[in-house]
Amino acid sequence: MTKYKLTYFDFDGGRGEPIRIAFHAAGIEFEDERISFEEFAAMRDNARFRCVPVLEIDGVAVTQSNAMNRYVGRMAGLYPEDNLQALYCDEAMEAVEDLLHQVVHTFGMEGDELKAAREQLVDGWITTFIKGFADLLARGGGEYFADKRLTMADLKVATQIRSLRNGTLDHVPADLVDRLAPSLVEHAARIEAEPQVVAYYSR
Ligand SMILES: N[C@@H](CCC(=O)N[C@@H](CS)C(=O)NCC(=O)O)C(=O)O
Repeated sequence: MTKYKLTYFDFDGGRGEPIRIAFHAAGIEFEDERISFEEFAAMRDNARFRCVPVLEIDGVAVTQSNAMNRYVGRMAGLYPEDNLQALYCDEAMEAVEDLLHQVVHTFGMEGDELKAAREQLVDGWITTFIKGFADLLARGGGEYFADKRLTMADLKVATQIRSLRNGTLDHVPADLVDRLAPSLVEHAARIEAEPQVVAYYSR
């Protein structure tokens, strides 16, 4: 039997979370290696591209969360077979990556510098991406991003929307998404209520 090990931070979010949910939805056992930030600092220099998540398949390491989303998503039936719907799914997932790259620039900042950078992000990139995700959702029919059903794109976007709304990003108003794009709030609630997602969190 193929052995899977996913290494990612020890919280229910970020780039690793959709992959964990998809493994569970696929009924595939995997080693869920959850590391602290200190443990990551210690392993970073030896990690390819100095980043997590890292997925080991029979001991062979793979990086890039969206590649993993497609790989595990296919096994879970959460990745579209239709080429156009797969493109829509990918577009939403890659847009999350672009948003994260903008936000990550502010990590490590403090005080006034952090406040100014985050306020600039709120008025700029974060607003742009929230509106863009609402647009992609509308294109998909309003309920899902692609294929008119749950896909990896829904898991990835909903994970990030939850993180934007939980107040953990200093200087990013927790009600920003609610004000700009109520459809994304409804979408996040819809995804949380999906049987595979409910099953994962009640495991
Ligand atoms: N393109 C990569 C980006 C991975 C990435 O940047 N991961 C973050 C954690 S979510 C990280 O490891 N950052 C390295 C650091 O903070 O030094 C992917 O999608 O997996």
